[in-house]
Amino acid sequence: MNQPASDLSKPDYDRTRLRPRLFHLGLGAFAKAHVLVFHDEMLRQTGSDWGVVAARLHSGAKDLTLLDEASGLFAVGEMSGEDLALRQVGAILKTLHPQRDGMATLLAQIADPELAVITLTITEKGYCLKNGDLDLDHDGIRQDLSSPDTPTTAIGLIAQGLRLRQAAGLPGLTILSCDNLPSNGHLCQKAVSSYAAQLDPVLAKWIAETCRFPSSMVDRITPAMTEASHHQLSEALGHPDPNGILCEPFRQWVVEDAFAGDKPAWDLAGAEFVEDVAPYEELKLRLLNGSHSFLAYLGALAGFDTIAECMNSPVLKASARRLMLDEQAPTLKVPAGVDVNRYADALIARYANTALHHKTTQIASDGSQKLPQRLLASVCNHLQAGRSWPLTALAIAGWMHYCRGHTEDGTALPLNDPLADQIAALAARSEGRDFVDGILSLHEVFDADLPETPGFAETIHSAYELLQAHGVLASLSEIN
Ligand code: CS2
Repeated sequence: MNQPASDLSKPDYDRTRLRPRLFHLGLGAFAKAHVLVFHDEMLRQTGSDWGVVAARLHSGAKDLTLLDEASGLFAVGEMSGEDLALRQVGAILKTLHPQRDGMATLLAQIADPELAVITLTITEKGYCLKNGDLDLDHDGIRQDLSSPDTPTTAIGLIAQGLRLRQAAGLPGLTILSCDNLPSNGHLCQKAVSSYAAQLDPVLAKWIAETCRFPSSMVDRITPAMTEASHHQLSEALGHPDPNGILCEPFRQWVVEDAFAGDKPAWDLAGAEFVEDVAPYEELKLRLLNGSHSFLAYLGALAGFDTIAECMNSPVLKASARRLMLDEQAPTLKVPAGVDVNRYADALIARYANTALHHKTTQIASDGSQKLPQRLLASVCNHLQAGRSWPLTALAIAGWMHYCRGHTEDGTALPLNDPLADQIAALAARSEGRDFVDGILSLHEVFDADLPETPGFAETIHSAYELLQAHGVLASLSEIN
């Protein structure tokens, strides 16, 4: 596993040429391992001037300072079993954080005449959506609308930055979502436009006319860094890199070819520009992210710490594959040229990568934001088609058990979710059928009419009871 530091592949382009052309919001492990690796590879291929200014809005100001101290350079280690390939990414010019630099600096960066593209990895909850549109009751959105010069949300920041561009007579921007939401570009556009319309209809019109919000499908498994993974990276590099990241070798980026102005040549780095991203997004969200959530909840309940450990359980492994092929694939329009059986096999192989310690509890976070597109969308399709969906039901019921905060043997599980308080209150005052009914009444997760749809609630109740009575592994064996 250990390699001499000389095997580190360093940027070979002239970094002094880089200009602030791309603003990335939400710099974290995933963006470093994905967007920035594609961007770095593009710079290696082209030697162009597309520099990146990377920002975060809330936590992580200290991490950004560490990155600035390293001149924006960080290592990405691609791990597969015993193999580790090291790249140093040189695309970042500087970082910004409102607590450190002031919100006005972030806004000025968006209003920089040289800027052309904003990329976003702000997670599902960063879009402040409710039922497919901006949630005007969201605390952050309400606060931002009352003081738009000092936004606290990504949506408020983007809209105010665009307002400054409009006032300065500058061209619009491409705002590219890289989060795991279906039609992520469309949802991002809706959030920004609805916000702008509240602020100033003329701004909303200007955004509609000058900005573009392409959708994109992003894929690379990137576990959160731990002390152990930092140690592993440090051993491989021959020195510590506090900004470094470990991830899998696989990376994919399918981007809707709809840019407002200049477009980085990410295709030279392996990205695909396509007319319609939707089939790729749905395939990835349902097969990969859907089975990830399935394994996260059921695996965590059964005491499995990581996805690779889940793959050591024959029943979990077989069930994850069956979920993909029997309960997710039939709900999809598969993109031309994709063989779903091979896609599913490749996912199982990626999950079994023992070098990745991808925690089930990490993937289990924010379930209320993830379930709709990962599992419930397929359920609606099954209900309409009259198909059964036993594994999806166990995944949803597994999430509900997970929400009670402990594994089958009573070990505590973390509940990180924007609805954590509501869920914890339900768990404290109800159990069994009452608890399930309480969770089903969370309209942020379940569309109002879904629990009333014949066959839905009863199937979830049965799955919940099955898990309660027999536990995860026996329940899965029973329906296999
Ligand atoms: C995971 C994703 O944490 C999660 O919810 O399902 O981050 C997943 O690893 C990526 O989407 C893979 O591309």
